[in-house]
Amino acid sequence: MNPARFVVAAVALSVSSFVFAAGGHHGAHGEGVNIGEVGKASDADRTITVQMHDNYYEPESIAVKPGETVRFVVENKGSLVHEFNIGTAATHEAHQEEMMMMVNHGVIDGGTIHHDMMEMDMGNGHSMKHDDPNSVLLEPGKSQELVWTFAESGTIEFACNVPGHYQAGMYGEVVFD
Ligand SMILES: [Cu+2]
Repeated sequence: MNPARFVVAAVALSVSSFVFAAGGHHGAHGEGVNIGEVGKASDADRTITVQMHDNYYEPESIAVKPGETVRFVVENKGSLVHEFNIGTAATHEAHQEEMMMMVNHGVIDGGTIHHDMMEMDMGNGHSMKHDDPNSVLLEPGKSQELVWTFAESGTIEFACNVPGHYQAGMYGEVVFD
């Protein structure tokens, strides 16, 4: 491969891996808060286990250092589908609308995720795939890792955007030490 082209491709990749709260369709409120990006497990010094219950998290808040990479192990201990999503209050609000659509179409049904239905074309070029890099969506009894590199600061929350869960208190604060 031409070395110059390789550099360009690498830069493009690193830029696109950033997730900004104002990016894409999540930017309804244009806050522009940098919530961080997907990290490398080899950069993580700590593992934080996050348990999801009906409808709260354990722990209820997470303290991180500015720029820290954390390996999260997210476990769904509840009886319903739950999400662990790193974002801002605004991105969570926007994502709740998408999740409402998933429930309305039966993609999420109580304790079940119908993965086959996520492939369905919604007619506008969009599907209901849930593949946001800042989120894991789990059925009861399931667990999944998420490695995340936080930005230097910001008002960030982790939250479950399954309809009604955020309103029931299923969110917590990321506190920068
Ligand atoms: Cu939930």
